[in-house]
Amino acid sequence: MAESNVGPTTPPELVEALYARYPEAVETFRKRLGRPLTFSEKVLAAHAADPQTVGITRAEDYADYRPDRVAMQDATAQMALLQFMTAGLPSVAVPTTVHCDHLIQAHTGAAHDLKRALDTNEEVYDFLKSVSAKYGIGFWRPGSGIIHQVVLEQYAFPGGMMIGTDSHTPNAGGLGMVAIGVGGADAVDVMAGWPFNTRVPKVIGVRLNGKLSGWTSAKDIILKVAGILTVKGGTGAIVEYFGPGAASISATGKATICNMGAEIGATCSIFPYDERSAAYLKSTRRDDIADLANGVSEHLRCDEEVEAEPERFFDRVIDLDLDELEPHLVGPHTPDLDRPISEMKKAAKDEGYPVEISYALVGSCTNSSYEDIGRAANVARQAKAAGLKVRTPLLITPGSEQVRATIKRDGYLKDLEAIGATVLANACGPCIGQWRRDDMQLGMRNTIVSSFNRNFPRRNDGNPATLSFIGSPETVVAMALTGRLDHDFVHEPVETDDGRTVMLEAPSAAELPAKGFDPGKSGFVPPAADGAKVDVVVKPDSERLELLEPFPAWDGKDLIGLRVLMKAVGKCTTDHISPAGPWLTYRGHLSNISQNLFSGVNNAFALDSAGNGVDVRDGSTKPLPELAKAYKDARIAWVAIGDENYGEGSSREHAAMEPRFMDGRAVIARSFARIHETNLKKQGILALTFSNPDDYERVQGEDTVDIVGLAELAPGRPVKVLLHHKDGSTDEISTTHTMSPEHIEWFRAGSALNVLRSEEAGRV
Ligand code: MIC
Ligand code: SF4
Repeated sequence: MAESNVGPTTPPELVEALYARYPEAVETFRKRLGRPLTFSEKVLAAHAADPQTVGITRAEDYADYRPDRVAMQDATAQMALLQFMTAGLPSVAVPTTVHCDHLIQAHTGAAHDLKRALDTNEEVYDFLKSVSAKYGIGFWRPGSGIIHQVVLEQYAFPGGMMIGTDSHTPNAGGLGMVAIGVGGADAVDVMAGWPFNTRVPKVIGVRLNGKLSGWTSAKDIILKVAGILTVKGGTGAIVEYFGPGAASISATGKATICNMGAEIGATCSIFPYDERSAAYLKSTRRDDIADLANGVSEHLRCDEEVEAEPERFFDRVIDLDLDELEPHLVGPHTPDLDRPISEMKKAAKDEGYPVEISYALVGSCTNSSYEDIGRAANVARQAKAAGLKVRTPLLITPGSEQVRATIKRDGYLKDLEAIGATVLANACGPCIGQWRRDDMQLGMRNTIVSSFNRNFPRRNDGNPATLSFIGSPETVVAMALTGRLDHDFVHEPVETDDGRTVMLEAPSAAELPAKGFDPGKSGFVPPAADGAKVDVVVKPDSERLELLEPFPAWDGKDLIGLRVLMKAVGKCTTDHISPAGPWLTYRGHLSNISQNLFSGVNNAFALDSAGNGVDVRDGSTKPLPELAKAYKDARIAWVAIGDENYGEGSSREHAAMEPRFMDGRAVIARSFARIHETNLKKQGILALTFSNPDDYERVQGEDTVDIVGLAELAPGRPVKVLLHHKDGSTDEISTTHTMSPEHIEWFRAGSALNVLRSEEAGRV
């Protein structure tokens, strides 16, 4: 079935079949819950493995869903597919695509950078292409665009459900999809024909009043929401937008907002279907899907009662008045430190931020649509007319080949190049540290602004001293013109080189191309007609790809005498645990990539320099990856300690596989980010949360740690941990976990994959 289903777009038949399920499934949920439904609950109902029996209690039950699609990008697909291959199945059970976007390094510009990427990554691209061909997966070549823009343009549809091995998969919520970012092991389940199991999310409502205008754009809505909810405020929840203001936002603007819901830890975000969604579907040549959606539009939004009295039906309601919203900037180092542009002057002074901006970057999966580039180009055109050029180098990344071809045809690229911008390949580029930056030495403090979504330290250029701020594309271009962080371009004029002053006007641009999209050069490769004939080659001496060995099953004994490898202080994102940038090279080779484990972590026991730890055997300080390896070689099992929201950020399961590979047995944290917690559990690591968050303070560098009572591991039952301190005293502390019976099975078997493999073997 897979072959026929995987084309360059979602077939209308798939959508039609799903919509036929809506009326009954929605009614079943209404009856079972005894109340009206939010939009997200309707989507979950229509995708429940069995609407009659599936778990429905928010934040409590686990539930099985059947997503319509799976999408993977090249940096996570390698590990996901290496795992899938071990299941021994002939093809994927659900329409699946692979998108090549993360491995292209930005250096001099699109043409040269793409060519270089094709050379340097040939082995990995060949692997992904042949695995895709073999298992019935659609393959999008390098240069086709960033996964989330391509999915929005080709595959997303209102009321659908998908999972993707990337944390910004929720981008598709802009077209009314429940689109959830997951680790590769979750994707493997769905590709193997098993349901997607997750805890029933809470639902946070965001009511939008007023309408966007002036310099304010969709980006500013999510920057504001991030400031309100913080990086962990969305954990375990779907963020559902509603209210009259929603209609003032284009479909791609809505996608921007949903995309960055990842930055507040949300399971996903979603907008109701409206005329602007229909317009986007039509403009991207999907009239048939718009027609189908129009036929079921009552199901593609929340019930009227919910809109009228949201407080009764959402777990929390946030009100935003778009008429009053100002353009914002967030950062540095975290996406929830938000301030209006008008306050940046004071903030820069108070905090001592470098005020000269060293680079300005427009693009990434969150802000690279036709409208985004149109608004950026509008500012550029004004600048050109006034004789202004950028004072800060400006890089532009189109989101997809279709966007690139269209903005070229419509003159936007010319507008941007005329003020000095450089156009990069249609890929992630600097957003994921794929940026060969030649102007700045490591350790030099400097300020950059971008329209990206993440700004953790080291993320873009590997330099911990780079301060990264995030704003809308038009904000970034305006700031490239002033060159300064402390210049309020909304209210103050810009000076030209010959001493005149120019007031930039708020940009306006068409949301969709009047002449329709130019699809450019299609990058889609369909799977082989007969997958059995395709060989997948992994060279035994490859440095980039390595076949996986199963992790050992649990031996049934308590974990006694574990060493504390590190105790993370403050933010510990997946970028701290397993950085990207140059390490993307080894995403398909577990032994090699494990050499970056914890290299960005601020460890309480070695705070002088990030990424160090103390070897308890002789008191020496070592890089954490080296220390983990030394413990593994000496058969010393260990535990890692985390602070709040441990594992924030990306979906990369390497951040869970690496500690497992290095003999880490448990992570005990004050709290976890959703995707990472699941990834740890999937790989057979105990993810435990301090029942009393202050117990974090009790863990000392030279402790030995016992995790006991594991034979009685059960949902909801706390796990006892003993901390034996060097002075001979012992602290007994309690930890909790979120393991369902199924998750406990994963721990026992050694990993979720081991369970899947033995079940598949049993089926044969
Ligand atoms: C990211 O933005 O951090 C990434 C790179 O897209 C990751 C996935 C990865 O690490 O490959 C994500 O967001 O999940
Ligand atoms: Fe790529 Fe950046 Fe988007 Fe991640 S956030 S998918 S790295 S563009």
